[in-house]
Amino acid sequence: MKEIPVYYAPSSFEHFPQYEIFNGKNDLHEESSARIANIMHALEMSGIADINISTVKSLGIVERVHSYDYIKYLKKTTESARETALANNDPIFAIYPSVHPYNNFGHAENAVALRGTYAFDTYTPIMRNTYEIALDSAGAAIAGAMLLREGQPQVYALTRPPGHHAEKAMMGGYCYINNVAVAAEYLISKGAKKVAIFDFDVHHGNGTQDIFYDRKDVLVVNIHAEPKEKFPYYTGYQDEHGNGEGEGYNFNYPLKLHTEDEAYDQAVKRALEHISRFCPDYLLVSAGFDTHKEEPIGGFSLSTEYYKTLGGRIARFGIPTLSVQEGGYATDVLGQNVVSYLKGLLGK
Ligand code: SP5
Ligand code: ZN
Repeated sequence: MKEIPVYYAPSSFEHFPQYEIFNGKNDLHEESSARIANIMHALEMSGIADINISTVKSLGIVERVHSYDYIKYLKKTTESARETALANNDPIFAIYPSVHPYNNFGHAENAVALRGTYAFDTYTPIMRNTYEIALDSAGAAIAGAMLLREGQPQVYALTRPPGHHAEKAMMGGYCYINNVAVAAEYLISKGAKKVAIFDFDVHHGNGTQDIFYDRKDVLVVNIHAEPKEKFPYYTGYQDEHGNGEGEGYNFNYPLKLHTEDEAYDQAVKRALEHISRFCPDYLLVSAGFDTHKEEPIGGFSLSTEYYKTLGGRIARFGIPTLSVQEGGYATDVLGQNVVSYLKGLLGK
């Protein structure tokens, strides 16, 4: 008996960022397709996953989450990358920003200017299929949310590229479209009154925070490495509480580098209290496994076993829950970390 439904989009395997630009130099890009290959393998071996292909078209909901201009930019720039890739027989051709807006009066239309307008870092290239692949990834999150509406208690969306750094009108942190935000917006569009998002990726989910910062129907709770040390640096501090109607519906729990299971678990318990107080119709989880001790770009020292504890704490709410894959770059252990978490969700 396969217990947890999983959705993924096959195009997730066709996204090939080669390098990120750091301090003017090319660095190996950690967000590789080996990540989801390792997860798929571990899911198959575990026998607990009912793996399904998503064919959901996400554009309609995506356009409620992201600005029209941003999505238009992503589409057009993907088309332009595709033309160059074809013309030069260079399938890994990639577009990166070079100039970022200083005073933006909204007149700059040059392609170089737009790259900086819509991206906050130099880690997130646009390549020949980026737009379509990012839409498919968001589609897998919607497919998972559809299953929640049919009464499934726990669902996992194996999304790649990840999403939680993508803001309303900016890409960054390997993210183009905010998958978890799209799933939340989908559920709201179908009548949900309250959705909670719990983000345990080691990096602050700046995109999700940005998208829901003014809203009280979507509670956002984040636990992550302190941003004064780690990406995304500018957000994720404790005094970011939400704005206007959204005041009191955003919480950040930044933790010290090298945090281990026990201290982490204490913070998780405090963070989860906000969710039980909120009584959401649905819980969405931005599940990043870059908190693991073997993580190349992480900062914490969690064990594989801990993810089972974490899954158990989340499942204990008894709220229909969709977990959406975010980061995790220790490709040899990523799959077993995901399986450990899913076992926790299933109360094993
Ligand atoms: C979804 C997610 O986990 N995104 C993570 C984005 C963080 N990227 C920052 C990694 C910077 C590592 N490169 C620094 C190179 C030093 N040699
Ligand atoms: Zn991360």
